[in-house]
Amino acid sequence: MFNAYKPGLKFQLTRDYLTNRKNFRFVLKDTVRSYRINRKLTGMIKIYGRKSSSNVQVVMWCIAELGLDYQRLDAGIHYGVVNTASYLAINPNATVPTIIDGDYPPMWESAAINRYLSRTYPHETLWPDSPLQQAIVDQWAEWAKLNFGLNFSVPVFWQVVRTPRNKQNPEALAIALKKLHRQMSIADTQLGNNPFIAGNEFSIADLMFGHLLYRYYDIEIERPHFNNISRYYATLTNRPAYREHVMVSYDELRASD
Ligand SMILES: N[C@@H](CCC(=O)N[C@@H](CS)C(=O)NCC(=O)O)C(=O)O
Repeated sequence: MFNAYKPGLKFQLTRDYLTNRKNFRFVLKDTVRSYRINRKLTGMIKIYGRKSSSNVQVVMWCIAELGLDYQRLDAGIHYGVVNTASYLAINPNATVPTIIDGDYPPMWESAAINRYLSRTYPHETLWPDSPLQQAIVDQWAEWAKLNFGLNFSVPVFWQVVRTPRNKQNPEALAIALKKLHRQMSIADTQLGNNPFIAGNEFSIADLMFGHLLYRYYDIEIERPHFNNISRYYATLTNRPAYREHVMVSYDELRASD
C-alpha cells in the first residue's frame, strides 16, 4: 500500500521543485502534511492491547485526542495473543500496546508510539513545532515515564492492587510512597506555575504524566495534598478522551487473596 502512495507523492514533489525551487522546503513540508492527512482519512489504526493496560491507555488517549479512527483488539494477560507466533513477529517483547498504522511497520513502546502519532497527525499543541519547545515537552515526557511512572507502577500500584494481601509488604510500600511523593512534589511545583506539565499547552508530556494519575488517586493509599496536581488532575478528568480511555476499571488486574 505504501508504494501505491509513493509515485504520486514523488511526482508532485518533482513538479513543485521544478516550478518553485526557492520555496521547495515549504512545499515539501506541506506536501508531506497533506500526504499524512490523506493517510488519516483513508486508514484506520489497529491497536493490540487490553483496556486495563496503562501503556495501552496512554496510546488510546493520544489517538482519541487526535480524533483518529482506530480498531482496538484485546491482547495481554488472560486475553492471550501476545505469545502467539504471529504477535511475536510484530512485537518480540510479548507486551502491549502494539500499533499498526496502515502499511507502516508495526510499532511498540507507548512513548515512541505517541511521539510518532503526535508528529504525524495534525494537532495544535500535542507536539509543538519549535525544537526548543519540543525539547521541553520531551524533557517532561521522559521525566513522567521514568521519575513518576517507574516509581508508581510496580512499587506502588502492583503492591497495592496486584499483590495478594498476605504477600504485601507495608514497609516497602511506605518507602516507595516516600520516593514517589518526592518526585510528585517536583510536578506540583511545576504545575503551580503552569497549567500543564510542560508549560502553557496540553502536550504529550501530559499524556505521559496524566494517564497514571487516575490510578494514583483511585487506589487505597495515604496521599499528601498536592494542591496543584489535584487541580490539574480535575482538569484532565473533564477531557472526554481521558474519561473514555484512562478512567477505566482495573478490576481484572486485582490479585485474589
Ligand atoms: N515500555 C513498554 C512496556 C509495555 C508493557 O510492559 N506492557 C504491559 C502492560 S502495561 C504488558 O504488556 N504486560 C503483559 C500483558 O499484559 O500480558 C511500553 O511503554 O509500551
